[in-house]
Amino acid sequence: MSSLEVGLVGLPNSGKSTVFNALTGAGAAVAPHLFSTVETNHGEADVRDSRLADLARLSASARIVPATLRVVDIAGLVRGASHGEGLGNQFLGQIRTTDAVIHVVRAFRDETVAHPGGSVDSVGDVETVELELAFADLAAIERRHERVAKTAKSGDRDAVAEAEALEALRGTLEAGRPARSAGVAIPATLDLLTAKPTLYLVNVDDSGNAADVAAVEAFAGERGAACVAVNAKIEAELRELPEDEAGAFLDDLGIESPALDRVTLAAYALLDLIPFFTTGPKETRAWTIRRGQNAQTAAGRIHTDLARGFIRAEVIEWDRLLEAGSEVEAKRRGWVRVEGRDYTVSDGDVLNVRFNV
Ligand SMILES: Nc1nc2c(ncn2[C@@H]2O[C@H](COP(=O)(O)OP(=O)(O)OP(=O)(O)O)[C@@H](O)[C@H]2O)c(=O)[nH]1
Ligand SMILES: [Mg+2]
Repeated sequence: MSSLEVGLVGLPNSGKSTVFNALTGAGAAVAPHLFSTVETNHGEADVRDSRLADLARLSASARIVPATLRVVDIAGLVRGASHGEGLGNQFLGQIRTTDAVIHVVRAFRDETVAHPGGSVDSVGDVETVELELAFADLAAIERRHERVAKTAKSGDRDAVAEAEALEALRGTLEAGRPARSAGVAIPATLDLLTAKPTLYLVNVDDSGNAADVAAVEAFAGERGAACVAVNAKIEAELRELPEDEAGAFLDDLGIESPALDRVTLAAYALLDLIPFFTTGPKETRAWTIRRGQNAQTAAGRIHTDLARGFIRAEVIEWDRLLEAGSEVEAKRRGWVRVEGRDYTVSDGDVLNVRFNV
C-alpha cells in the first residue's frame, strides 16, 4: 500500500488551496477571486504524531520519519459544473483515483472574499457541490451502462449482475444520496466520487462559526461521515512559521496542537488505517496498515524481506515502552511480547521484527 491520497473538493473560495498549503507547506496560489486554482496542485503532508518525538527521545534516534498523506487540490466546483459552468468539472478526473475526499465547506465570513452564491450557506453549499459530484458519477455510470448492457443482452452473468448494480447506483444518486450508501458492490473500474469515504472540513474564522459547524456536523452525521472544524487561514500561517515561533503562536491562541493534525487523523480513521512504529538509534518511524492486518503484513510494509523471512515480532505498546524508559528495561519487566505472524497489530504498537534473510 503506497501512501494514502486524498482529494480536496468544494466551492471556489471555500479555502481548498489554503487547506492544501496548511497540510503540505507547498505554497500554492491563494486568492480572493473565484477560480484561482487553474492547475491541479499535488503535495505531500506529514501525518503528525506526537508519539514519534517521544519514542525518538527514548531511542536517541538520529531522525524521525512520519507517515505521509498525498493531497490533490483542484479547481472549485460551481452549480452547473457538470454542464460546463466554471472550471471544476474538468478537474474531477484528477481525484477519481484518490482514496478519500475532503470536502472543504466555507463558514468564514469575509466581505473581501467573493462567494459564488452571493453569501455563505454552509449546508446549501455542500449540497451544491455534492449535486455536481453526483452528476459526474451519473455520467460515468451511464457510459459504463451502455457498454455493459450489450454484453448483458447476450446473457453473460457477470454483465447482468453489473448492469443491475449500475441501475441501483443510478437510483441512489437520482434520489440525492451518495453512491456509498447504495448497498451494492461498486464495479472496481468505476471510481465513483460519491463512493469515496468523505470528511467534511468546515473552514471557520476566529468566531468559530458554531451554527455552521453544528449544521454541517448534523448533515455529515446523517450520512455516517466525519466532520472537523478548522481555521484554515491560521493553520496555513502557522505552517509558515519556524517551529519555536509556531509553538508560541499556538500558546497565544490557547490551542495545544494544530487542528490539521485532527484532519490527518480523521482521514486515517475514515480509511480504517492505523500507524505502528519502529524505533532505534538510526530512526523512529511511523508505518501505515489497515486496521486488522497482522504482524507479517506489517513487517512487509517495512520491507518485503521482513515478511518473507518473518520469524516473530517483539511487540510493546508505545506508552509502556516510554514508561519502562528503555527496551532493555521493558524486557526485564516482561512487557515485550513475542508474537507470531497472525498477531493483529494495534494502533501505537512498537514492533521489532525478527526474520531470516
Ligand atoms: N478570512 C478568511 N479567509 C480565508 C480563510 N480561508 C481562506 N481564506 C481566503 O479565501 C480566499 C480563497 O482561498 P483559496 O484557498 O484560494 O480558496 P479555493 O477554495 O482554493 O478557491 P479556488 O481555487 O478558486 O477554487 C483567499 O483570499 C484566502 O486567503 C479563512 O479561514 N478566513
Ligand atoms: Mg484553489
